[in-house]
Amino acid sequence: MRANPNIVVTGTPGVGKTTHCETLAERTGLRHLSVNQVVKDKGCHEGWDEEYQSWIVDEDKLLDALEDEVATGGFIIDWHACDLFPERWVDLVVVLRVDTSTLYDRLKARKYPEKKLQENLDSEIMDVLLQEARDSYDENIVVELTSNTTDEMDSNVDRIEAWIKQWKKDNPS
Ligand code: DAT
Repeated sequence: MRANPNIVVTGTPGVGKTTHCETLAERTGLRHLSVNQVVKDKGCHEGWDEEYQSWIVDEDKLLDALEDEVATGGFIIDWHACDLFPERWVDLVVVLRVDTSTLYDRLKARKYPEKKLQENLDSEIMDVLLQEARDSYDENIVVELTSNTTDEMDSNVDRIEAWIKQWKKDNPS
């Protein structure tokens, strides 16, 4: 039994995962767990992919590195995939979505290589992360939220904060 829930915030790179997670962590006291950072800091990878400018993740090592801590609850897990986290770890999955032109501008500003930019746009257009979330978890815990504007972000954060409060009421420790 966990005293605090675990929430996965997922979506294509650039949708606003980090921004949402940091704000939520400040507001709720839950911890922002940047999986990218864990991959880097704990060496959960098989090297660097020059073409994609990203780490080649070793999922077994990553799960081992996360297991002890995450199982205790209270994490907002920030990662552009979600199907590797066991269902027993996860109480809510938030899939952030953006319009294609907005995502294009955000990824262009990050100077993504053209191929990586195009693949991420395609992934967003084809609902890849939403589908992955729906295939991996009970549909009742998967929520799709749009993240085009700061107003939308504020309302998303309010909504997730309210959900956490309700979860704590429903799961008294
Ligand atoms: P991610 O962690 O999903 O890659 P991010 O949080 O780093 O995304 O955000 C990418 C950029 O977009 C960053 O400059 C902040 C901006 N951004 C994110 N969500 C936004 C929103 N809802 N409204 C306006 N700008 C947003």
